[in-house]
Amino acid sequence: MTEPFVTRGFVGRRDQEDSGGISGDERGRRTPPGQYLTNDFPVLSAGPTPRTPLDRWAFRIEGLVSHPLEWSWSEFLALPAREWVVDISCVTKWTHLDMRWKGVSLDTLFENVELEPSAAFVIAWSDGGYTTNLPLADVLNNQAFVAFEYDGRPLAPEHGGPARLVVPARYFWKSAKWVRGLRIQDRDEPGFWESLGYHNRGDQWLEERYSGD
Ligand SMILES: Nc1nc2c(c(=O)[nH]1)N[C@H]1C(S)=C(S)[C@@H](COP(=O)(O)O)O[C@H]1N2
Ligand SMILES: [Mo]
Repeated sequence: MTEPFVTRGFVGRRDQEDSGGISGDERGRRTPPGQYLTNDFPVLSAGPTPRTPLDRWAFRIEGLVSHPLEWSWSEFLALPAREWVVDISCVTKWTHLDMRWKGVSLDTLFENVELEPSAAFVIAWSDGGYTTNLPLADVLNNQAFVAFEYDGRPLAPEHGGPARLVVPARYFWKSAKWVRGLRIQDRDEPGFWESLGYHNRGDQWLEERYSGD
């Protein structure tokens, strides 16, 4: 993981702008196949940006759990949160290294419920009707979090604010914006893009872009 520090003067101005101090070697290693690096943060939404007032916002865990759970916005903000610095890859081929978020691990949320033995899949659902599916095994052990800050600021509405799921090890469509809940199921169920021909799993290192990949 540790890379020799490369000074700005050494890598030159263009690299400096592109890399944020990460060496070319390391950038190469961290770029999944078929992706290019960017420092931009494009907006990609399938519909209009929903704007649920915070006093009507709640986050729910339901389905195959001992009892459904719901947090209000203030309760959610009181949960233990941490900073996450992660690389994000979008199926439209951009990869943005070291994106800095603040949010709550799904592990923390699941600490508050008992999953039934048959629990195997998570359906994340959002304001506006978007859904995406993930095996539980792909989100446990700090592989996913619900973010409410990006780059030190409240998450912008067009990027999923007040809160979005972030699953760095999958293409970005799995990171449901405006997420409002997780439904735990024993069976898998394709979400919005997965039903429209995107890959069911979406591992960017295996280039699982479309359903035939
Ligand atoms: N609710 C919701 N979540 C969503 C989407 C969406 O349309 N609605 N688009 C997905 C797709 S395809 C991508 S690439 C990312 C884009 O997130 P961004 O707009 O913050 O870059 O959000 C994902 N999450
Ligand atoms: Mo996307």
